[in-house]
Amino acid sequence: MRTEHYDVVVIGAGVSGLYALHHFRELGMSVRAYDDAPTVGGTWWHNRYPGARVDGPSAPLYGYTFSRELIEEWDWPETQAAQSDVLAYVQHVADRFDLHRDIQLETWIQAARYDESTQRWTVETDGGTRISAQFLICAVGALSTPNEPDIPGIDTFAGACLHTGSWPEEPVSFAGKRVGVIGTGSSGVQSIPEIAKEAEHVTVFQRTPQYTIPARNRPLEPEELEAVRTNWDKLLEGMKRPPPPDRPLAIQPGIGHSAYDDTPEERRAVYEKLWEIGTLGFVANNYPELLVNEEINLEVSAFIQGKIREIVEDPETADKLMPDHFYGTKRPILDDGYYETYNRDNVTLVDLRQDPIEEVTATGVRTASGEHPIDILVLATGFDAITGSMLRLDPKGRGGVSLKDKWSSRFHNYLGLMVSEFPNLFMIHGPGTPGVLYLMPLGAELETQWIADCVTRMREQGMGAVEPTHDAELAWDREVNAIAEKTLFPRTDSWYTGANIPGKPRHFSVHLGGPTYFHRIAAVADEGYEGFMFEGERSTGAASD
Ligand code: N01
Repeated sequence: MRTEHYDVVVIGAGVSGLYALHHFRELGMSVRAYDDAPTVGGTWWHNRYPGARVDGPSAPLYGYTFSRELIEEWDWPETQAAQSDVLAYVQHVADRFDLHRDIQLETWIQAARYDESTQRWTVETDGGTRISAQFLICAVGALSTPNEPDIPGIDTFAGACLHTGSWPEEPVSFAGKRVGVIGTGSSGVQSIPEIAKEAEHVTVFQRTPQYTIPARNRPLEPEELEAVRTNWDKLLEGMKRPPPPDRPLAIQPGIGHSAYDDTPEERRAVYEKLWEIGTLGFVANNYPELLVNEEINLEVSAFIQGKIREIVEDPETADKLMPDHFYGTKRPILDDGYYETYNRDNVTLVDLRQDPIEEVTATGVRTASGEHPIDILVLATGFDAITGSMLRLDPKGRGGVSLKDKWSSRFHNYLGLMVSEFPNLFMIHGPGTPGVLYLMPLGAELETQWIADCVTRMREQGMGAVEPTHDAELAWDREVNAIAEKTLFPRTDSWYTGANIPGKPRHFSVHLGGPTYFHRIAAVADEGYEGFMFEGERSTGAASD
């Protein structure tokens, strides 16, 4: 088998992988990126279900920050860009920075193994190519391994069975079809209203009712884009600024004063105003107690429950839609007419807590109460989040240790970036990073810059390998969890805790510090990489065969 040699291999050509490729190439290193999709774009290629769009403001938050030219030349059409626009943006970036020449698409990396004698990784593609690199960057996506539910009989279903996270390339027509949708997270809430507009009938199979806030998406006015460009430096600084010490969580909202400074009536007026404005501002501009104080959270939760009762005409359906967890402790969702969709004659809601699925048959879904005839089944069942794609890759580290074994009961890592016994392997948006609770593109840039600084230092000092100590991993685990324990998050089952995947270890895997996290990892580097072990260079590894 022929072996190709690079300084850096990047797995994934989504938002993170593209930036890693660009950044390392700019440093003068040889880099090759691999992705199994037929185009760059990662999550924005795979999640092409109807209604998919970003939920933060596309300009300036959903975009790269490294190029001022990019900010100047890309016009986002809407406040919350549709999937097709984000994909076009990512493809534009790949063209604009000539990234394609170092990307191999439609290529699955099926194995990765570290060789201690050469201090290099060898990866193998499904096409039978072997690639050797000193550094392996896993930009494999935090939400990219679909959760395929293990429902009895699902393989016998005769119609199309589509997962929102791996949506088919060719257009799907729902016209005249009876559609079943399993799952009511962000993907279900975005897709159900769109599917209901076209389908003959939609049956929604809901396990956990969800809170959702009006998205209020709209076209972006040219003056708004101009304001972003004019104020760019200030905006960027704001995106990177850690919250003040009395608000240690980036996700802790900031209306500017305590909920207890206002009367219940004043608080109600605040919630009403935030609901009218919609967007994720409902969280970001709420009271600082929202995600840390049970009493205030329950008040906000009750407010949204009241909105559901106002919107949904049939009281029985409204009852089924009533969420009962702390608002915001699952990923907040924005919608465009989600609750209103249940007022349509062609939509039925099945509450799986009362009426569980018994099996999928060739022609439908059978719950305890009877059979629901279905032509197309949509699985909006989410992902084996944060760790699923790393475990699917299952790299083999020092002495052949497998990541699957290493992570069998807890996802040990240090700074969310590295794992002990896996030298020179770096993760972007790994467990222990802020991931989706920060700004994904900017987060990827900042993590990549940290990794690149570490690699540059190694090269300057003649180091061949780096890995964290296990003690540093244990301390990091405690640190991430100590932050989470100050909040209501761990008290809710969610993909943040791994509770959505049967058998997955319960481990809160998101760093809730936002920009604080990036200051923390910068301090580790500035103070001499405490918690890391560096090893002198053993071999150039540049031999070819
Ligand atoms: O997945 P989810 P998602 N039987 O895990 C249900 C990002 N995102 O794809 O809650 C029946 O949230 C499950 O029920 P339960 C965003 O970060 C962003 O919707 O586990 N039901 C739940 O209702 C988001 O958080 C956007 O009880 C089953 C649903 O399936 C993340 O991706 C858009 C089941 C899964 O919800 C994941 O969102 C889309 C089973 N066996 C996604 N298994 C934006 O807006 C699972 N469920 C940017």
